[in-house]
Amino acid sequence: MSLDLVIAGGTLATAADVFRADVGVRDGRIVAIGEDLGAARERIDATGRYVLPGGIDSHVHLAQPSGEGIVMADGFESGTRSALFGGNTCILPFCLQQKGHSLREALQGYHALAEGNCYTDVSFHLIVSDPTQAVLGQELPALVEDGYTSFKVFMTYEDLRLNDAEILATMDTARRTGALVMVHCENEDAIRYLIGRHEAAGEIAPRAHASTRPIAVEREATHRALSLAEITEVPVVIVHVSNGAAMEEIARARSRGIKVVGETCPQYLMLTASDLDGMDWEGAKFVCSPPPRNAAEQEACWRGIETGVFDLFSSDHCPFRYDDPAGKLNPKGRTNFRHIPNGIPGVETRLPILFSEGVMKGRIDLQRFVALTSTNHARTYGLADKGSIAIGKDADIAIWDPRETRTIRHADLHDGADYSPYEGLAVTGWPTTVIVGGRVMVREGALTGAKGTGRYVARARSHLSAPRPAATVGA
Ligand code: DUC
Ligand code: ZN
Ligand code: ZN
Repeated sequence: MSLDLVIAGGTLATAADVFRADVGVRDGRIVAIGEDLGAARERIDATGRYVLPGGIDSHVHLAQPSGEGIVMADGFESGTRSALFGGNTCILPFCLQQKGHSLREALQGYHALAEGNCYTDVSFHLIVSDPTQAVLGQELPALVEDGYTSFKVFMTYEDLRLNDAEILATMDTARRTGALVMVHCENEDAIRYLIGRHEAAGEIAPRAHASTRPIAVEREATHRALSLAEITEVPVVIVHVSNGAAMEEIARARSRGIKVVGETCPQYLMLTASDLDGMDWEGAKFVCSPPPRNAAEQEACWRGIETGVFDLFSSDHCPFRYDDPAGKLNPKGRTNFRHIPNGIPGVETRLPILFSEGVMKGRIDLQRFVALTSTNHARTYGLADKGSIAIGKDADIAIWDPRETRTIRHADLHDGADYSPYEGLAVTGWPTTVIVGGRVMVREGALTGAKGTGRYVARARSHLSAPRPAATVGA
């Protein structure tokens, strides 16, 4: 039987190998890898290009309720379109449980927003903000069975944070069900204390966001999260790690035998706290949590990328418009950093930044790039059909031109924000053709695919998790 698509003449990379071969696609899957694959309905010449597994961005926020009067800049349409143009074929946004409400209810609304609007495949993590007995005892276990196999808990943000008892109980549910817990590690009480001191001293500009969330706040919470994971015997993902001290906690936990996945993001490699100084209130554009640090911590994070402390490189895309009363410059945000919504856009620039700064500058090889941006996300989060170029996998492929040079300009990006934190950054290498499930969605930089092509994907359990018997309390 003939093929639907052949990608010919390119250099393929997986997390393990780089080699020359053609790729044959039929019915949305990779069915052949080799030479002279024969007839196909469509042929793409990838001579001089890299043929890579499509990016999987496992840390994205879309259409997330963000407080009164604040609106996230991307829903599923613009968010997945932006992801697609940045070489991604699947993203994992978060479905937020609001206090007093059920997770099912939140999921219904979230699915309704996604349905028919996606350019890439999507799957959802859950955010547990109200771990009642009913949620932990019935709802979450059923949702894990239904393919929502990971959930995030917060140690910061007044309306989201869980206390240690709640984190332990949530982790215990993960242990019993084989789910994976992701933890946002910052100590809210310490932040509150520092905010009080800053406000008393009249320090209320965006810069104070970084100084009220210093490294010690993240290091302490990271240590605590890892200790709670050790006590409950669950694997854990420490998300958006920004500095060397938190990395040391991860490395120490690993040496104690704890299964921990480390994640970092472009902002911790490319931005520093001095970006929050900005002219006037422009520093608000860089307000995210944890905040960017300094050059030494950037270097530490690069070392973590190179040496394996980090398994995941994600965007933490969390877009708000800057010049907008529903965004960074909301009426309260203009007067005090505490009211600036936390988060920056980056789903489209994640892969080009790591390719340019990492691969092209010789810090990592192509295999490691693929592992950090695709394969490890698929393995960690149970996307069994994704994350590699191999027979039987989904034909989710990004074809990269390693010679294309660009200067990042928000005007050229496809998200719903009104700025990029990386404006003016020169990069080498760009994903010029992007294929989702065998369909060419972007061809030589132009959109060719339709909204609604991207599907929702239910997930298996992480390779790190396995269901275990219930805990025997007091034994
Ligand atoms: N911090 C988060 O915890 N989530 C989204 C963005 C941010 O800055
Ligand atoms: Zn977070
Ligand atoms: Zn986040």
